Amino acid sequence: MRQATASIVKPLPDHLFRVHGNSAEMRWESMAGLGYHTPNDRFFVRNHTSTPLIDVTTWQLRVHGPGVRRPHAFTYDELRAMPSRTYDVALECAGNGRRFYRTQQHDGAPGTQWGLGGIGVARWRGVPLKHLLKEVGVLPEAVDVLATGLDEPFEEYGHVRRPLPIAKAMDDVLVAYEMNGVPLPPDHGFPARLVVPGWVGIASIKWLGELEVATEKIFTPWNTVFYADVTTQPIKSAFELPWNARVPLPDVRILRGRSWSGRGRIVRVEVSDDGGLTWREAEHHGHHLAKAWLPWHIEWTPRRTGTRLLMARATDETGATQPLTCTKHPMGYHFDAVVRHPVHVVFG
Ligand SMILES: Nc1nc2c(c(=O)[nH]1)N[C@H]1C(S)=C(S)[C@@H](COP(=O)(O)O)O[C@H]1N2
Ligand SMILES: [Mo]
Repeated sequence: MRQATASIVKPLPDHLFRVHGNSAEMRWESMAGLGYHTPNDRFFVRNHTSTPLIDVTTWQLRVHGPGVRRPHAFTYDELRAMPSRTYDVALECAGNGRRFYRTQQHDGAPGTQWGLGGIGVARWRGVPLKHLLKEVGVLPEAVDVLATGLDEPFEEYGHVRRPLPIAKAMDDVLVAYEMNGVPLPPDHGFPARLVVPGWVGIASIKWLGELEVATEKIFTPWNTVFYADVTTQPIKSAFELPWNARVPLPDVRILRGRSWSGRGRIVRVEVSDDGGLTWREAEHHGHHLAKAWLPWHIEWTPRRTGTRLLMARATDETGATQPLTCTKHPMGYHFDAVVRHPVHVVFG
């Protein structure tokens, strides 16, 4: 079955996505057995309005403002001719996990009720933003870089736009034009988007039209009203299992999942099947990248039928561990508590 939204161009089959208004959440079971990256066909989409279809032959990326010496409008061909870099980086919506404030902590927050599927890891290729800024002669007085999207204005707030502090802009930000080896799909920002490693998804502006380099702090609704006090993403873990999965006895199961943190590498993942009384350490496999995620697995032998709550808890290199409950954020961001994932053990 196909789910419909007028906002998103790519197909949203039911087994890959759960649709929330203009956005679509990846189902975690669709990552089961897959490699490190999230394929483009199941990568989550978060749109404020709807995906624009942009003509790349007339498209330009204007880089200007008082913080640059030589403003320039880059064409697609110019951008693609510049030296490129490739990053494996996670993109995650700040609201990812918001639903669990309500379902686990009985203190819900308004906004899209994401489960854990507002995250994906892709291989992004593009031009480091610092190279682009050097090309236009960025000045030492530069303070903020305001990225503006070409999608339709959002309500009365205008085009989606958010300033990036110059220090981050000159660090590891990419102006990406490729996602997992192909040109950016329309829903993910074609022809070019920012990719801001470790930061909330809203920093990674899609359908880039403009970069304004300012010599004073910039304020837009996207750093004052929405996503005001959020920068880096906290730590989370997910099982590659359907919600309410049916598990037949007496199988020995390999439970698989992934953990991630915008603040550093994951150093430990533990799993509990008894409500957090006892924990066993999961084994890591695959890549182990700081700005993406860590895949893990653990053997599990359910011994009797019934409903079980599986829990995974990760620790990152800053020493942060997922708590059992977390402090409520008024906008529902920053959910980092352990998620209790129900499975039903049945006779095989
Ligand atoms: N121009 C523009 N950029 C945007 C958005 C948008 O609606 N318009 N949504 C932001 C948000 S809130 C997130 S979480 C990410 C989602 O990226 P994706 O749809 O490629 O997964 O894009 C960000 N960039
Ligand atoms: Mo987001």
